[in-house]
Parts: sequence; structure tokens; C-alpha cells
Amino acid sequence: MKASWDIFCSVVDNYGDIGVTWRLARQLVAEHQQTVRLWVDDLQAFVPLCPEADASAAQQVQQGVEVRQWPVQWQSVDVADVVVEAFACKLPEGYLQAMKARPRPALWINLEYLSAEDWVSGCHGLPSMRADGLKRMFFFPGFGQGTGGLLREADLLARWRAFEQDPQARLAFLQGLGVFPKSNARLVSLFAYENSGLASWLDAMAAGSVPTHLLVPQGRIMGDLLRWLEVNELVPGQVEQRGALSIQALPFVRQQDYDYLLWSCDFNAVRGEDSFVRAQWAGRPLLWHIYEQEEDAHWVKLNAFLALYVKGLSAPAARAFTGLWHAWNAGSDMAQSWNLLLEHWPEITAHAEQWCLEQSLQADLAQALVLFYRNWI
Ligand code: TRH
Repeated sequence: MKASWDIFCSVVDNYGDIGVTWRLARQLVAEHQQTVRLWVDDLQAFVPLCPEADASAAQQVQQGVEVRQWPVQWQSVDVADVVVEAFACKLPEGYLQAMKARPRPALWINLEYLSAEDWVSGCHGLPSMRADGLKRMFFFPGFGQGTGGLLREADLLARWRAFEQDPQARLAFLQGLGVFPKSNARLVSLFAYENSGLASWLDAMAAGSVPTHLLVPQGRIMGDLLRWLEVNELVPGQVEQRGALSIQALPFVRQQDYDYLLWSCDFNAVRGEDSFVRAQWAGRPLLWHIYEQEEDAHWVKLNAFLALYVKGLSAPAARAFTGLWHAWNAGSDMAQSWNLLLEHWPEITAHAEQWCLEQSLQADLAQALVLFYRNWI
């Protein structure tokens, strides 16, 4: 059933808010034939993910999604059948008034941040009544039964498999980025916030017995990287060699290409929310730099995910994996935990694929949202 959707995205910082909403919007159009308007208050953050986009356009269509500049002065528009308020971004007052006046109520969904905490399944899908008579539903992404699931395109795993089974496709993708790794090199991607633990991790990789090729898209970790390298600049494409470690800066690639980067690597360091999920769909070991929250709330989230993720690992591998994640997120010494993780590499690699396959058994988030709407009307 075709419905109209308004997705509201306020860019708090970085690329996560737009990353999630852009991905959801595309999928609703491509797989569920929905009519989607994506309202974004900062289109500058959208362009790196979708380089064809025009940051100054009030209105544009990209991949079937009508992308609208969310104006400071709201101008009235028709209310859609489904209204998605991403990450409690606060709908414009004028839009709320129009929602109240709509003869057939719109389904108002607050799409929440991803968390593996237990309480999520208890709160997913709950309504919240407002004094003005409007009702808002809480929709929680998550990792299991009773949650809204994870964003995953219907053909994602098939495309990932095909890529895995085609070494030429991997080489061609890497060569397109100017990456020519040694045939026995371990390929690692690094997308992270500033991190004082980086130097010790780089030291460990440089001193390693296996060559490592580290790929670093332009971003916030660059300052720490340059300091360790003792260079002023690392332009995209440039490679610096230190011991067994080759470090190469990459351009920030379009969102669809970021998957290929993750699929091409043996290990992915990711951050935030969307890259974290994509690294899980890559079926490879990952390292999550979680987004820091007030009063260390992010540690609870980090440990909730870890508790779930390491369940299928042997106790020593689980300890090694947890140790590395804790060190990275504390910004502390990484050398010992990296070397320990390497001792369990085959087990942790097999587990990453298993995790990916298990997670893919649950309905994806876009599908779950469409179903939620269907059940609601
Ligand atoms: O950018 P992030 O750190 O985003 C966020 C925001 O800080 C947000 O406010 C916070 O609430 C949230 O994290 C938890 O990380 P994230 O979510 O991984 O988003 C990055 C997006 O950028 C993701 O869609 C993948 C994409 N990307 C590319 O398209 N190309 C690239 O080269 C890279 C490295 C990433």
C-alpha cells in the first residue's frame, strides 16, 4: 500500500542523523514504493553521503526521495500519512498544528537511537499521549525479538556474498580508490572520533609480524594520525610506511561505496550508529567507537551490545574482544589487547560472519516500519 512519509532529520553533528534517515528514506522508496520527503536542516552534511546533492537547493529529488531543506521559518505543507521524527528532533510547531487539523490522523513515529539494552523491547512500539491530543509512537531499532530491527536493504547480504566470492571486484574497488595492498596484508579501515589510544594501536600494528594496510577516510581521527606519523598532512591516496604498517588516507566515499570499503577490509573500526551497523553487515570483526554521552551513559550501551555480541565466543576470545573495545573507548593502551585479539583471530572472524547471518534473520527496520503503519491503520 502506497503511503506518503515525511522524515524529519536535524543534524546534531557528524553524519549519523543524516546517514540513518537518508538510508531509511531510500529504502522506503526503492523497496516499498512509498512516497518520501526527507526534511534536513543542514544539507552540508548530506552532500558527502550523496555527492550529487545540492546543499543550497530548497527542494531536490535524489534517488527517488524528495529532499527538502527544513526551513527556519516553517511554511505550511500537507501532512504525510506517516511522520517520522528522527531521534526526537522536535517537529516544527506549524507542522504539529497541521497534524492536529488533519481529518485522518497521521501516524507519528519517533525513531529512536539504537541500543542493545534490555529495556528497549519493553518500550518499542509504545504510545505517548500528549496534552494537545496528538499521539506519538516510539520506535526502537534493536538486535532481537520485540525491537524494530536494523536497517538492512533486502538485497544487501546477497550483494555482500557476491562481492566476497569475486576477488576481482574487491581489487577493482580498491584500485579505484588508489589502494594497492600487498597480497598478504591485513586490511583495516579506521573511522573514529579523536582517540588518545590510537598511537599505541598504530605502534602495535607497526611492530606486528603480518603487514597491515590501514585505510583512513577523511575525518576526526586524522589529527591523532598525523601526530603519530609526525607529518603535517596526509592527502587522500598518500601512503606512509612505518614498520609493518602502511597507512593510507582515503577520501570520504559516498554512502553506498562505504559498504564496499567495509566488505573489502579484514577488520573495521567504526563509530556512531550507522557505520556500526554497516560493519556488522560486513560480517567481519569490528571495533566500535561509541558516541560519547553525558554521565557516561554510552558505557551502559557499549556493554549491553558487548554482552550480546560475545555470547557465541569462547571465554578467552570474548575477553580479548571486550578488552579491545574497552581500551579503545577509554582511549587507553591498545597494544596488549590488539595482540591478544590477534591470538583469537580465526574464531572472532568466524563469529562475525555468524552474527551477521543471525541478525539478518529478523525483519529489517524499513520493513518493520511499513508493517507498523499497516497494522496501525
Ligand atoms: O558520523 P557519526 O559519528 O554520527 C553520529 C552523530 O554524531 C550523531 O549525532 C550521533 O547521534 C550518532 O553518531 C550516534 O557516525 P555514523 O552514525 O556511523 O554515521 C556516519 C555515516 O557516514 C554513515 O552513514 C556512513 C557514512 N560514511 C560514508 O558515507 N562514507 C565514508 O567514507 C564514511 C567513513 C562514512
